[in-house]
Amino acid sequence: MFIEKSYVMIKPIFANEEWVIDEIKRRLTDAGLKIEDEGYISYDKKHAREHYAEHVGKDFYPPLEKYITSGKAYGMIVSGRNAIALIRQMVGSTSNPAKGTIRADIPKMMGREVQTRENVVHASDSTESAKREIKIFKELLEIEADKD
Ligand code: 3AN
Repeated sequence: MFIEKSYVMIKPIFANEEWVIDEIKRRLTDAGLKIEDEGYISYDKKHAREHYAEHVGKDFYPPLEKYITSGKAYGMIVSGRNAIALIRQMVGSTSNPAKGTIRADIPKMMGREVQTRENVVHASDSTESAKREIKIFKELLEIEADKD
């Protein structure tokens, strides 16, 4: 398998907790993956729409946009063999994720229930999505850098 790049984004409620970021990074690196770039970012409406382009217009898009723009997120460019499928497996499914996956374990460790739209992390589902999402992430990192 080729070395792939994926984009992993820890969503607002969870990016607020440093231990959650550390736990997710630990799981990724323990799986042999490499974190190439990382940082806090804030999705505005424009970048949220670009990131979730395929969902704009769906009934759950407005609350999803509201959530994703509600606070700081934490983005990571992660590389490794078969990274996209491997990370999707580690993340778990959108609703009812299996025990042992990030989407199941982190809310449990926090002692909270989460709604589908809040589901802890985003992870790219294809190389094309990864490329697009990484470009958006890099733009957001620049916006953060300009704030200093
Ligand atoms: P995934 O990241 O699991 O591939 P997608 O791409 O189907 O999920 O959906 C993107 C995001 O939209 C999800 N991570 C979740 O936050 C939200 N979402 C998806 N489906 C629903 C739904 N039925 N109700 C509320 N939010 C949803």
